[in-house]
Amino acid sequence: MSAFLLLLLLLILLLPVDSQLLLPSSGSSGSSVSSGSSRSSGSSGSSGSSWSSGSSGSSGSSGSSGLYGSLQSPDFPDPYPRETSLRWNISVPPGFQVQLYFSHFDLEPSYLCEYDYIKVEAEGEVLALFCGREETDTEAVPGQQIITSPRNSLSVLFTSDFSNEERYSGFMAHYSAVDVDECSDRSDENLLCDHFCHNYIGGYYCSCRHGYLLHSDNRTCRVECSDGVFRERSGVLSSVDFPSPYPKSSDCLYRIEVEPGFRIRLQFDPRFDVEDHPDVSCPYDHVKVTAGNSEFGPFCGDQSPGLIDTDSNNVTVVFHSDNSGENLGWRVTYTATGSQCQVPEAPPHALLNPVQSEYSFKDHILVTCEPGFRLLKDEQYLDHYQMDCQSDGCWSSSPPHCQKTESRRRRRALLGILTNKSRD
Ligand SMILES: [Ca+2]
Ligand SMILES: [Ca+2]
Ligand SMILES: [Ca+2]
Repeated sequence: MSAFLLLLLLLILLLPVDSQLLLPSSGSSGSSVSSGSSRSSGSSGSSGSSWSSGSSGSSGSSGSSGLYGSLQSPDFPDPYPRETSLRWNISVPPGFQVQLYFSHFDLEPSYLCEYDYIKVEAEGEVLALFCGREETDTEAVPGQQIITSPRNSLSVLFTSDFSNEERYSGFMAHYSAVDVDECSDRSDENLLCDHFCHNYIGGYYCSCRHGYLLHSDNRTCRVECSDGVFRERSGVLSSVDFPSPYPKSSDCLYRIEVEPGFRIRLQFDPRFDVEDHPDVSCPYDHVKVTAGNSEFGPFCGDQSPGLIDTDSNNVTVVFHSDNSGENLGWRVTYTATGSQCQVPEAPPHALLNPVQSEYSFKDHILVTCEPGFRLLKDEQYLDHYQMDCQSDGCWSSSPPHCQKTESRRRRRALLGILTNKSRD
């Protein structure tokens, strides 16, 4: 026993630091695992008690978390003992996969590898099952095959049954950590970069096109879209990049503010595409309109909200998008129209200009009289008079009346007499 321990110690000292022997940590017998890098936990020498005894009927397991390492059958290259079950749990840092291959393989052959075998597993799935001899029974030997783990861990199980028909030298296997190219591995849509993906050893990162900002999820690209107020009497606003798909993970707020007395009317384009859900109302993306105390929406799906007549000069359109989906968005044209004033009735002999079928806020009417009449307003004669359509939909005043200008007619009559006389 002590001789063995001495031998083991010597072995460890002789080996380079990054390829230490690693023994199964519990109940092992006759196994040797040479593992990993300097980072491996290295249970070397911890349980070598029965290592050299080569007794059968044992089982054990060991773990390794280095960047590379090797494993071999108990007593390798001497024949492996019978009734042995050993498991190696290999894990590498996140962002890496484990690649495993066998440099030597010599196990008792059997139909479907029922007797002695190597089983490689990961995530509860069997990746490979090997047995047989490299020279003769090549059907189930690993050969040059490289086994790659789906994620960053792998488990290797070696089992021998109660007998061996011949002497089998066992196996020697090597593993290393290889980088996962997350940018070309597009299996998990939720991990994909929205715009650009950059792979590096041990990880990856995302970036966005100019004008976009990386969201705190480090994956999707959002936009700043909440500044600016629309003050013109008409205009167009839309989701960013419309009709190309709108940015993800964004909250946009658009304000339309026109002067009091105007009412904003929104006309959504028939082309409308906002991510929806068949059962729940707009859980992902939505458009909402707030006008004074009224709310419209949320809107989503492919049905355009169409025309929205608000009663307000102050409208807010908010648009929310979540972190997935490729929908085209929306566009809305707005117009602001003033309050309507009733079409006034012209008093007798009065002329209104311009004559329109309807009048709205900020429209004017100039009132004049037919020839021979003058406007009388507040006991004053006027040549013309202006009425204004006000923000409340009322005219500034009612049109004044036209009165006959007696004096002028008399003057004209007098002028007529004089002219006639001069002709005579
Ligand atoms: Ca056997
Ligand atoms: Ca990578
Ligand atoms: Ca979405």
